[in-house]
Amino acid sequence: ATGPQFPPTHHLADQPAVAPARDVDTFVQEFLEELNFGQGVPLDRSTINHQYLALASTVRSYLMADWLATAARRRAHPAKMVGYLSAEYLLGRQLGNALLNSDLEGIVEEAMRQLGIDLAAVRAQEVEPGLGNGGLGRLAACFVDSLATMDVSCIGYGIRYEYGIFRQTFVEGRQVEVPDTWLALGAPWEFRNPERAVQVDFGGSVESYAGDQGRPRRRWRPDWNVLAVPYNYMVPGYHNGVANTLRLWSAEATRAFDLQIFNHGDYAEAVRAQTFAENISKVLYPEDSTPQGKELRLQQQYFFVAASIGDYLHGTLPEDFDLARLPEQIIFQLNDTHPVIGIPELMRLLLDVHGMEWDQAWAITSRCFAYTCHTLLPEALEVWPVSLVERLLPRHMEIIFEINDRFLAAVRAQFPGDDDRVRRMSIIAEGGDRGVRMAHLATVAAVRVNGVAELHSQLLRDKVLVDFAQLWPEKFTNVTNGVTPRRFLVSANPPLTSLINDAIGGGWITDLERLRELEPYAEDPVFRERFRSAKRANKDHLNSTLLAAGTAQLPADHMLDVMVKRLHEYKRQMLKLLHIVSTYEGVLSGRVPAEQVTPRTCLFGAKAAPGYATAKETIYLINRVASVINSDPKLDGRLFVAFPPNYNVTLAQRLIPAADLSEQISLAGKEASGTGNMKLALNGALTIGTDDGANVEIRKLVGDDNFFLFGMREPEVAELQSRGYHPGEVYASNPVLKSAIDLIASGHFGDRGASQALMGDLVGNDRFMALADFQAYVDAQAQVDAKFADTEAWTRSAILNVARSGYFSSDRSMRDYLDRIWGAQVH
Ligand code: 8GP
Repeated sequence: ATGPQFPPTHHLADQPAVAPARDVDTFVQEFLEELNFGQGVPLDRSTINHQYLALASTVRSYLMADWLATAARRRAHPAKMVGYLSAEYLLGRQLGNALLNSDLEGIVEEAMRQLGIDLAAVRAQEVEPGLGNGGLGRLAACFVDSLATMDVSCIGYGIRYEYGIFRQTFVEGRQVEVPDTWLALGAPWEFRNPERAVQVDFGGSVESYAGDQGRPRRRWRPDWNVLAVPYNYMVPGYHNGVANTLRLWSAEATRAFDLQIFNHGDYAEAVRAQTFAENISKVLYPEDSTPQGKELRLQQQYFFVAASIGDYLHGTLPEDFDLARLPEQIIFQLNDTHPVIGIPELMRLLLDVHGMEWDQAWAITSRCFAYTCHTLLPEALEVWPVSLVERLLPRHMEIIFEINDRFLAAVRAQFPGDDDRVRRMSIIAEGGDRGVRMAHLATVAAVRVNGVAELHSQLLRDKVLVDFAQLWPEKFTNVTNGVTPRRFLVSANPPLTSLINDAIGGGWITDLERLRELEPYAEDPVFRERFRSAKRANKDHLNSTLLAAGTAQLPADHMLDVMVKRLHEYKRQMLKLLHIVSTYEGVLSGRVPAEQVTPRTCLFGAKAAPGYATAKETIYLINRVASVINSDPKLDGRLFVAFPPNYNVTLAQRLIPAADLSEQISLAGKEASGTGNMKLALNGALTIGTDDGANVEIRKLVGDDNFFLFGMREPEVAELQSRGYHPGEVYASNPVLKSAIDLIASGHFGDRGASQALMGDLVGNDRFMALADFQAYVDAQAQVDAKFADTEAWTRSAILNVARSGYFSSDRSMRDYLDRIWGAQVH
């Protein structure tokens, strides 16, 4: 039997952790000690990086005291815990967040001032841990922040990728990916805990043997393994002395593995084996929304999930714990299907390691997991080839088959003779290449299945998982996503934060619905002017950031129109580009006088998956359009297109507070939720958006007058799809649209071949119906222009967006998970 072994803990007298005193002198002392004895440099010889590492370590020691105290308190008063299983955590920079949440900002500012250290430069030195692709990973980071702030017992489990999401550069307008070496200059926020390493097995075969009283049993004989070494990160709550744990696993070669080969004298082979093992946590798959079914990816998934469940069962629970009570102690939340292999893993541990019978093991397992789905694109639902799972995890494959057999028997009993339904619902997709449908496995085993916005959850129930919703209606629920107001308002937007604090006090930071109290201020002209001046300050700040990064300067007094998110056809960056080009074409052709164009800067931020050709071509086109438009004097400086490279959390924190207009223009029924839409509304941008994802709820809350809705709704999309969609006809019948597309295809923006290919695909296929929504979008943009011309009306709407976005706090999302899914206690 495999199972990790942990060294014994010695029971010594409990000593409360002592934090360094919270005053400037002590902080200066502690910092210098870190600099001198941690970094080994005197102040006058220290580089910014030394200063950053010393400052981070000093702040960390304050957090560490909270972390120890939190752990001790939780041991003394055990409560049900949340194990958040996520392959991605897009954390963003840690220093600013740690200072804010631990309330050390004032002390640190003064301490650094006394030492003559430029705190802004030190902050800028931090390379953010980009251990995620986009919305799904950032959501996980917001959720752990909220759970710590709400003092909910939670451990976040994930992977410590050595290389996170690639750094995006542009070379002649094309995306070029550069490896993200975020660990290169030191990793001051983590601490490695090798004693708690867990062995993770792979491969081999399964054998039968006679168990107790001769009962036939099965056991796994794996043929290779790696060591999962945990790195802990502290997750501080906001001003509450709580620090939860984020435990990220790194893969190393096991000693047994090494030794065996070394003893054969094959040193080169031993090194190769080590590299092979380390490959597992080497790099984040840069895919978003459409997974690539690669073997290494399944290895990553099993690696972190097996380590996490092993760590919890055999390292965290008391040794004599009665596993029948496991569901009272933990709920594992599956962040999409990536950790779903944890279901057969828990079954395996209960059956093969702890000797339980199937029914008991299943009764436990089927109460320990809940599943969140983050997509609606059928191609984004993971299906692993049976042959691959069999080779990599033979015992798990057996268990999956058995889960499926028992499940399908229940379906047949409920729907006799309905073979079609059985085939649709099966965990195993039959046919030439048999596959394991991970979403089905998750749904069968989970206590709850949730979507991430009302519309998304409804479409899950009505379409993607409709058979399951008929069988188990009570399993399905919604939890609308949220974002942490600490990072995305307080940290990112100090001018607006102090304006709000002056008006209504600071209670909103942990009770975001209180932003409602701002509503009357929308009618106050003095407040409106102060609100605009906060926006201006944020734009200046953004400009200085872009300047420092060597990106074009944004013109003053423009509307800042922002579209930031991963590059994907369904999100329709192309639709926005068509609007830009049609405005430009209108001026070129004399259809629209330049002075009638609202001064606008259209800003894109987007990474394309390295293997996603259309997305990369779209980036290339946006950059070419930008360079032509920005230098064409005919536009009289009224239209500007900016595309700063490498959109990430750090840049988001700069960009979002400066935005006037938020572009949320996905094809209805495709964006599960969106969270950038929430961040932008919360920072006072007005949304132009389709009836999709959380846009629906944003519009309901902020009101139709403060939101620019356009485009087909989901049922209309479905109807058009089934009727047959012909983009060529839309193109031919709309002269403005046609001129824009023709201008691109003519090579006006360079690279005629690439332009024609992209436009040909658009007019011929247009998988996400950008052309169908084009006219509605242009009309809505005209309403945007009209409103923007009325400064007071615009500001009033912007303030109301802030005041009415309190619902989109991730604190509220967490309360909903607690109420609807986890049943965990808040104490
Ligand atoms: C994203 C959704 O696209 C986005 O609408 C949502 O706000 C976010 O998740 C958080 O819920 N989904 C993904 O990133 C995703 O599906 N990733 C791939 C695994 C499928």
